[in-house]
Amino acid sequence: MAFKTHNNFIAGRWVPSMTGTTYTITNPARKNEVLGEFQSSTQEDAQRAVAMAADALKGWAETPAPSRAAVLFRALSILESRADEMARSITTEEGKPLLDSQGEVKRAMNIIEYAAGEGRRMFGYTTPSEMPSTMAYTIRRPLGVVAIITPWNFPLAIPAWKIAPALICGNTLVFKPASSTPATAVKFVEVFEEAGLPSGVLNLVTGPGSSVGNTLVESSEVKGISFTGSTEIGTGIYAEGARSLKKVQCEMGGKNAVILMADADLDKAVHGIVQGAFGSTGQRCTATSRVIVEEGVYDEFMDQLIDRTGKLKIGDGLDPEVDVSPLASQSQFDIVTDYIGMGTEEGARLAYGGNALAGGIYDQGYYVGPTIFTDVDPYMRIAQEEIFGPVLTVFKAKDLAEAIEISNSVKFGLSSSIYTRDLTQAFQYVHTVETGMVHINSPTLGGEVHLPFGGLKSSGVGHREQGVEAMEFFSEVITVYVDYAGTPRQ
Ligand code: UN1
Repeated sequence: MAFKTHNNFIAGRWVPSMTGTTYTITNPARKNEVLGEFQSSTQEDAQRAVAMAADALKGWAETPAPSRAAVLFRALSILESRADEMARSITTEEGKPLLDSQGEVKRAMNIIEYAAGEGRRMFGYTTPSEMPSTMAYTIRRPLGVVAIITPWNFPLAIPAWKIAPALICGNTLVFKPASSTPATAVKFVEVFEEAGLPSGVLNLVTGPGSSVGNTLVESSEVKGISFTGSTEIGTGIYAEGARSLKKVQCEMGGKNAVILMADADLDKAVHGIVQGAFGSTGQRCTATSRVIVEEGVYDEFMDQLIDRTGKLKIGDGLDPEVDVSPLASQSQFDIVTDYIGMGTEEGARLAYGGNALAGGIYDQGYYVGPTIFTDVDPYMRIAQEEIFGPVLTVFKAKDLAEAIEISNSVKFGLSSSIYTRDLTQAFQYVHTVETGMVHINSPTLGGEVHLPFGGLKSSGVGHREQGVEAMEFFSEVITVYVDYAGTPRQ
């Protein structure tokens, strides 16, 4: 099958890598289907992109924020007109069901709309000075050149919620998407090109983290880094950022738990847990990977959980009937199947699934069925480490205090949820659970773009993403004092 070669986007032009080296990506549901050829860029490509972003900085920073917003509003309507194409692109390169991809496109649109609206706010504040005839106030300025480094599991939404606020604040960008999902990234950059974003303001460099990512992180011209990915890589980026005094925001792993109390609406809880654990094949940092069940409701919950999980349809994400699609790559497949093997070795009980699927379409993709472990000790590796696949671990707790203790027993702190009808329990939970996002009677997933997104502990460092917090991250606050007394001060 014929496929296209895609270039980098530097200084407003689509250009090949200086090395001329490319790589291909394939559809995780059909390993033999090549989706396109992309630039395998090097240090030099990344350096050139940084230099071009630096050249474009003055013009973009001096463009009034409402005019920057006008570009974002145009991008929003172009993205809307290409929504179906974008959703298909996400599904074919990442594998998630089309409905999830459509949701992802909508989310990208929401954040562009929100960030564009900020172009007419971008507030500083004024406050009384302690001196007479003096005015004191703050203004915002861009950071400068910012590196945007994004993962493969949300090829559109995560770039959007970094790029849109970074642009509205007047920064110029070098965007390095995950090497396995560059196709949607190329389309997203085309949207901004068509919207009339000036040359050099948004540059795209595809290729490996070891060459492109490291160059961006180490460049003295890069003043800010917004990263989403593993805790291991994020920790390295944060350390390098500290060394060179860059502003750094890292959104990293999760091991998100739902607490199910005996008084909860069980039907609603099972629905939310199945969606949280197996939706998007568990490949999101907010996925539910642990359920902590109050003893009295345990047996009934397990029956319903297994019943509902058994009804999930597994297949190619392009099939509208499908609930669970393949894992994104061979390496994810290997990681997830290794963890499943490890769970059994550690002595947990495999209550459901646990298999790589075979036969028919399953032989063509990276399919692992929904998997449930019970009798899990909170200190087992499957209970502690991020698996990033459709694997759920179930624990029993005698009361809320023990449930919260188990919930907090991991190094991560991204998202969490409790199902209960009891306000006292719900609020005790809200104030003691160690996560950046807390849900009551809803899945651990997602978030709205005008609210902050991010985690505690090993899940995140630096400012939260989205919401007004994003404007905080992508701008510097300058404090201004104006002495308007007509005479020298005594
Ligand atoms: C979601 O839960 O819908 O990498 C968003 C991730 C997160 C985004 C999750 N940064 O999965």
